[in-house]
Amino acid sequence: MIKSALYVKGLTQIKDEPDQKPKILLLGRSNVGKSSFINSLTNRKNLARVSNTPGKTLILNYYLLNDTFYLVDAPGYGYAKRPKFMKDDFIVMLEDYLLNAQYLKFVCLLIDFKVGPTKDDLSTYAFLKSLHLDVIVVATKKDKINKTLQFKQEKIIRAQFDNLQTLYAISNTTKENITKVADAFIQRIEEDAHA
Ligand SMILES: Nc1nc2c(ncn2[C@@H]2O[C@H](COP(=O)(O)OP(=O)(O)OP(=O)(O)O)[C@@H](O)[C@H]2O)c(=O)[nH]1
Ligand SMILES: [Mg+2]
Repeated sequence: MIKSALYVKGLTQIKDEPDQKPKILLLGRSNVGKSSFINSLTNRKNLARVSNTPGKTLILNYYLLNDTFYLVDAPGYGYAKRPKFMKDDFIVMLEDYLLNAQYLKFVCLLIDFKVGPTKDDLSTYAFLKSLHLDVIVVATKKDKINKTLQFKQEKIIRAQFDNLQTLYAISNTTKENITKVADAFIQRIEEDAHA
């Protein structure tokens, strides 16, 4: 259970990272529901800003949960209206983060349940695996698909991630499976703490 949540800070460079607690990086294309997911997980309405003008800032936002680990909200990728130079900056920042971040426990890759993984999503996933990073995939907006089709859609998506065990379909609107993901996060953090 997530008992406490605190926005700590926003950074443009990882050298200013907060202390030595484990970190979970949230990645996903712009508008996929990263900020909404943080609000759902922490059961807060406005802890993370849900945007109507997506993908503007190149900032890593740090949220401290249960006083034990950080959720790191990265800017969304694949935002077409972002100027080219900002796209390059984002990729440089992301690579720097993935290669150098201390205490990065795993990456949570968010995809859209209705749309399924995009080309960018799949290449990001392949890139993360090539770095031997653990990945949890969270498919958002499950509520947007008719209940009778949800099972089939989840199966299709799972197959695109090599039948990954750690894949969860959630809704920030109905809160379906939010507790399940929170428990999976906490379990992974605790496993490592005792390793
Ligand atoms: N129906 C539905 N809408 C959702 C869900 N999650 C997020 N949304 C909506 O999707 C839009 C984008 O959500 P955000 O949480 O701002 O997405 P984001 O990934 O943080 O976007 P950036 O910060 O721009 O990268 C908002 O209008 C949300 O209300 C969901 O599970 N179901
Ligand atoms: Mg956001």
